[in-house]
Amino acid sequence: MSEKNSNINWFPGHMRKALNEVSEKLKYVDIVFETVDARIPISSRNPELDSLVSKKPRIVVLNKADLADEKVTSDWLSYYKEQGIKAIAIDASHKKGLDKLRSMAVDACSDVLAKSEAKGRIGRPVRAMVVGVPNSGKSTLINGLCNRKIAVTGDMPGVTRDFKWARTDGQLELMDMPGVLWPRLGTPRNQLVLTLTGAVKVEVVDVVEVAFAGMKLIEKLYPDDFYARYKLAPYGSDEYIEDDYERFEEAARKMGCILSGGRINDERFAKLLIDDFRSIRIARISLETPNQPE
Ligand SMILES: Nc1nc2c(ncn2[C@@H]2O[C@H](COP(=O)(O)OP(=O)(O)O)[C@@H](O)[C@H]2O)c(=O)[nH]1
Ligand SMILES: [Mg+2]
Repeated sequence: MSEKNSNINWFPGHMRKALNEVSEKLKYVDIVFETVDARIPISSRNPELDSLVSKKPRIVVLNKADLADEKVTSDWLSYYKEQGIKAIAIDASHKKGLDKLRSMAVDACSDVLAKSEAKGRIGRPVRAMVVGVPNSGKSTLINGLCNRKIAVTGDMPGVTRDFKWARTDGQLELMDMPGVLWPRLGTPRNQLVLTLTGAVKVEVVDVVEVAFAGMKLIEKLYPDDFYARYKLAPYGSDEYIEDDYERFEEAARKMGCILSGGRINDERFAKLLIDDFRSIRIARISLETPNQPE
């Protein structure tokens, strides 16, 4: 599912369609769950959604919390709280935090439910729509909340279809069709972190370039974990390699990415490094913090 999504080539026509679709479907729901990648809550939040959803309650769902730095995720939760934004950290893959999300949703909709009850509709479920950028875990969240694999339909912008309501246990119903939105594609840094996390396909960019830029970023944010993983001498020591590319090559060598002639296999190491990041073999890494400039 995510593979298909990642191929979306966002151009203004797609963006407009995606927004129109979300805005069209909003009228059917009481609340919106906005999935973002906990490792990159800036780049994986859609810039236009705020104005669109202003009239409905919304919960920012920091998904993939199992891959992110716990400390940074807790900083994000404090930040959202200060901003008056409802937010929760979850791990949709392992169904962690889903009960809390359910009860937060019911709480956030208590006014609407009370009004419904006043009109005689007792026990009506809260209806929610999941919205987010490709690969943020929309389908996984829907399946997790429903406790089964349901056919998540129309998981592409511009594919307007009928939707069904999927029951979760208790008081919540989900639209089986998530709203697909584009990420913040603004700066090279946005694009880099989106590519590292898999929201943008590596195949559409130069894998060595991504890995090299990714290495520098990871080294800057998590130096100790970085040096430990690639058996490099730490910054400040006598053996520290000053030159960025030489460090990249040395790490490749240490990981056995060497061609028969002795030169390094930079492409193989690039893929390994990206895979190491995604599989949390370096550390649980968050690439964006609340107090960094966008
Ligand atoms: N580790 C981890 N992986 C997740 C989580 N949620 C989703 N994924 C993975 O992220 C990828 C994209 O998820 P998917 O639900 O297809 O995203 P969608 O494009 O927004 O529908 C899949 O490989 C999922 O298995 C999570 O909480 N933790
Ligand atoms: Mg999906």
